[in-house]
Amino acid sequence: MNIGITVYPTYGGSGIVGSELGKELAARGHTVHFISSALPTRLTQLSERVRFHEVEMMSYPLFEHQPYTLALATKMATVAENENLDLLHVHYAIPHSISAILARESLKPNRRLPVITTLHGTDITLVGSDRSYLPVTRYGIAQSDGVTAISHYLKRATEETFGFDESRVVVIPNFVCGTEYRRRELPDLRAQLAPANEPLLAHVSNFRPVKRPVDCVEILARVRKQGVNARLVMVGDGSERGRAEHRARCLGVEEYCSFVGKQPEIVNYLSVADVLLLPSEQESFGLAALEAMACEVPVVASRVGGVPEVVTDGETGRLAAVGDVDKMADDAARLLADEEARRAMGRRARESALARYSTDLVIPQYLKFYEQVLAA
Ligand code: GMT
Repeated sequence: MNIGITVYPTYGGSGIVGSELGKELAARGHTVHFISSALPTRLTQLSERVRFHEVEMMSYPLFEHQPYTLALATKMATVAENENLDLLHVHYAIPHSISAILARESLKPNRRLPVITTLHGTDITLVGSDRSYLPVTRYGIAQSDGVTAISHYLKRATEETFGFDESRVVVIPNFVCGTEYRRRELPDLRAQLAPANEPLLAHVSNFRPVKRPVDCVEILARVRKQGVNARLVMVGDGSERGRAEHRARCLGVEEYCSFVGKQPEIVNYLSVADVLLLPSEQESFGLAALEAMACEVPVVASRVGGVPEVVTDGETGRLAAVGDVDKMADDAARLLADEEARRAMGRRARESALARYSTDLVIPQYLKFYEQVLAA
């Protein structure tokens, strides 16, 4: 197949999932055309089967804001014609599904271009449900030829928010490659982050308010108060990083926190971590949790959105109410103090991740869905 994929190139889990999906499809013999404003961060290597088409934006003094949605639609239609695309698969409803529908309509009646939209989370729960975008998000979902959501929670939230019946959205979950995401031996990195081999907590996110990274620092301070000599590595960057660093100073734990910023090799940081902290306010899936589980890292997370589908409380991690940093600290301290139990939970986490979300299980679900949409 010739597949067009659109993602947000720099920010968020949807861009990662769309990029990894494209690479997996290419590895299975399909040709994938990424259409976006910049090269997606996870797309480090282009090839005959993985190509990139940059959306060009004309600037004009009349435009206070560049009409990206229209420029994207134009590029989608051009690529569909030039590269003979079989379908367009867009990740994140706003505005990608709208651009794709415009492209599809502009090509009629000469070319058929089915549009598949994958919903990721905030495109429904925060942005799409806001009244400034709600009607157009509903339209994008209703007019797509196929719609998938990355968790059962998100499917339900979409149906409730927009009043769709349950046939509209199909669940195809996020996935992880067990060969790439496996625990590696990295003694130098471990020694850098925990010089006296102290237990190591980790947090991986884009540091937006919804991720509550400040809670991680609160948890570290409480864990240390319980007598566990833990450290914390904070991987990623975003608007809340400054607040988290400030809070670490206020709580007197800054020397035990390493803020390492954005990192290309997340798997390295997960490999040296003992527990992942994911105290998010909202999380429709929790890709960071899945990647940690594949690296045998138990997860301490908030019981929110799709997280309970990924992390089984007591089996592969521990869940608590949003903002309950006392319970999260107790859970983390207990896991850090009992190495045997923690390692057993880590092994179960990897088993559970790969038994339900490995690429070998999930990529065929996307291919089957493409075939169904094309056959309709
Ligand atoms: O929260 C983010 O990192 C951004 C956001 C996005 O759509 O780019 O992430 C959502 O998609 C991820 C990949 O499918 C999910 O793992 C995240 O749970 C989801 N984030 C939220 O729902 C807040």
